Amino acid sequence: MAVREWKTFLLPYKQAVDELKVKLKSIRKEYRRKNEYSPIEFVTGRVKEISSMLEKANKFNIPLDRIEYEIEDIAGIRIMCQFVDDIERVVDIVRNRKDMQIIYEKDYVTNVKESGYRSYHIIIKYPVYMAEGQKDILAEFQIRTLAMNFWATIEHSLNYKYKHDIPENIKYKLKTAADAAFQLDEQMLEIKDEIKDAQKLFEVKSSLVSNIMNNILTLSYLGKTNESIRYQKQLNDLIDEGEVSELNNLLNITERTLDMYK
Ligand code: 0O2
Ligand code: 0O2
Repeated sequence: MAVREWKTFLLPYKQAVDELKVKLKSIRKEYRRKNEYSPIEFVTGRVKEISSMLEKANKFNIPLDRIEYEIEDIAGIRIMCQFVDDIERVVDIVRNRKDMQIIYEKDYVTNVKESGYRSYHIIIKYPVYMAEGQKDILAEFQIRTLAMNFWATIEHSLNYKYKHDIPENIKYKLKTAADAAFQLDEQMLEIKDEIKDAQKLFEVKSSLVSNIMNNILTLSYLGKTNESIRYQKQLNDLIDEGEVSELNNLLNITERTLDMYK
C-alpha cells in the first residue's frame, strides 16, 4: 500500500480513537461533576504506527487485505485506574454500553503474562460513520492501574531498545519490579477508603473555594469593594487549614451579601 492509501485506511481508526476518548473522558467528567469517585483516572489513545503494523503482519504472516480483521489493536485506548478493583467497574461500564460491541476479553490481571505484564484487555467492534457511510472497525481497550501502566511503559521501551530480546539479567529485574508493582497495588487497595476520603475532601474544599471566589469577584464587579476585600481576607485565612464547615459559612455569608445587592 502506498502512504496515501495507508492514510485513507487509517482514517476511520483515527476517528474511532478520538470518539472513544471523548466518550470515556466524559464518564470521568460526569462522576466528578456529581462529586463522586471516578473509577477512570485518565484515558489515552493512539492509532498504531504503520511500521508496527507491518512488523506484526510480517511476524504472523497476515496478508495486507486481512490486516483490518487480524490486527485488533490498530485503534488502541488505554484506561488508567487508581485501584485494582476500579478495573472491574470500568469493564462493567464497557459491557453495558450499546455503542461498543465486545468481541472478547483477556484478563491479564488474574492471568499475569510470562513477562510480568498485567492489564485487562477488551476487543470491541465499533461503528464509525464516515462520509461514505458506516464502517465497523475493531478497537482494543487496555484497562490497568497506574502501577501496571508504569511497569508496562518501561518494559515496552526496553523491548523496543533490545528488539524484543531483553537480556536475562534485565528480564529478571523486570520480573521483580512487576512483583513490586503488584504489591503496591495490593497495599493501595488496603488504604483505598482513606485515600478516597482525602481526595473527596480536596474536591469538596476546592469547589467551595471556587464558589466563594466567584461571589467575591461578583461583589467587586458590583462596586462593593469593602465587602469584597473583607471576604477575600477571610478566605485567605481559611485556605490552608480551614474546615469544610468554616468554608461553608463563608460561602453562605457571601451569598447573603450578594442577594442584598442583586
Ligand atoms: P488533562 O486535563 O490534561 O488531564 P489529543 O490527541 O491531544 O487530542 P489527549 O487526550 O490530550 O488527546 O492525548 P493522549 O496522549 O491520548 O492523552 C493524554 C492525557 O492523559 C492527558 O489528559 C494527560 O493529562 C493524561 N495523562 C497522561 N499521563 C498521566 C498521568 O500520569 N496522570 C494523569 N492524571 N494523567 C495523565 P488531557 O486529556 O489532555 O486532559
Ligand atoms: P504496541 O502498539 O506496541 O503496544 P501477542 O503479541 O501474541 O503476545 P496479542 O495476542 O497480539 O499478543 O495481544 P495481547 O497479548 O492482548 O497484547 C496486545 C497489546 O498488549 C500489546 O500490543 C501491548 O500493548 C500489550 N502487551 C501485551 N503483552 C505485553 C507485555 O509483555 N509488555 C508490555 N509492555 N505490553 C504488553 P503490541 O502489539 O505490543 O503493540
